[in-house]
Amino acid sequence: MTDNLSDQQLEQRETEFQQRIDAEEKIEPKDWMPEKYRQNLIRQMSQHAHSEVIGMQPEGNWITRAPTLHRKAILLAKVQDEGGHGLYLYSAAETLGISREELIASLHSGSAKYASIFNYPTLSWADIGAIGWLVDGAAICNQVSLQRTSYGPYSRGMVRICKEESFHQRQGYHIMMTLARGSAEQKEMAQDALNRFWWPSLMMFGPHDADSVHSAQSMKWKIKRQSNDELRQKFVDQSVKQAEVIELELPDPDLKWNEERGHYDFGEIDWEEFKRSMTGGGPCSRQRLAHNIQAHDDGAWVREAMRAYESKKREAKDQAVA
Ligand code: FAQ
Repeated sequence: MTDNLSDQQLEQRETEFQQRIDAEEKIEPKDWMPEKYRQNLIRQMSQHAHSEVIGMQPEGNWITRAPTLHRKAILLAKVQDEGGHGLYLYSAAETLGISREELIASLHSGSAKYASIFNYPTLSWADIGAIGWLVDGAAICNQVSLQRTSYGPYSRGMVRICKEESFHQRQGYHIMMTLARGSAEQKEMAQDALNRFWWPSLMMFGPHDADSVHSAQSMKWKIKRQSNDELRQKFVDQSVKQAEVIELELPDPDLKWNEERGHYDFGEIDWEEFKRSMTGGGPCSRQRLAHNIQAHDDGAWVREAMRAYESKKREAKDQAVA
């Protein structure tokens, strides 16, 4: 797109592009955009899509063991929604000129990341509650902000996704509330799940702003509207109150209201654990990827049949026109 432009023309285009961003205009697929904007969006959106799809696995693990038919129906719908979110996001990423095959190949080769939270195992039913409450809760904090992202298809996808995530968050919180108000063993199960999922949920917002590789440019281009630390703080503040209501304890001895800041102070994340879980290589990440590759291979005949159907349809249409 920028191949035939002189340096001066390129500079002019980039200036005009930034003016459009500053004026809160949405960038649409056929608009001119700097190559780095396009690449950065493909990176973030595809990793977001991979997270949604890989994120089906920890919860899918509990569909057959949900404690009631009602909970099973809800969980089935939720896991299906996550797959749908992946599809919206892959489709939105494809508008940037990359194919679905290329996106999936990057996931399978390990060159594209997905949210590290999904490399943790789901050991009890309470983990399904903790994922809904905390993981979807953290995802919403981030995605509400992304509804205003500068790229049109991403922004519109986020509006729909947020509506569904909000139901997901409530169902998780409801599971935790039910367990916390149940027997002593059930309350203990809920507390244990909270203890294991709290810190990985805080990691979902990424490294501190000072260590974030992409934030400065992404904020300038309004791909990201709020920083990693800002969103993490928002999530901590809302979670403290929610934990109080169901009488569970957030596993952080440093958590304390700071009158001056008007926010909760909280302890430091174990960044070594973040790096280990992000780069994969653990038993869960190997399992997640192997499962996704297997599902993709098993679905090859469906893709083939769809292609054959589409080509027959085109043929019939061409004949009708002729
Ligand atoms: N895990 O420079 P930054 C969900 C990577 S959806 C793994 O700060 P950026 C729904 C980052 O990619 C959850 N990697 O990067 C659901 C980059 O690596 P790269 C997903 C992480 O992009 C619920 C490097 O570190 N949500 O959960 C993580 O400016 C329940 C440097 O970081 C989204 O993807 C991490 N936690 O900010 C589904 C939202 N954090 O690419 C099922 C959209 C950072 O250079 C069940 N994404 N990295 O190799 C974003 O908002 C941003 O991409 C951030 C990271 C905030 C995640």
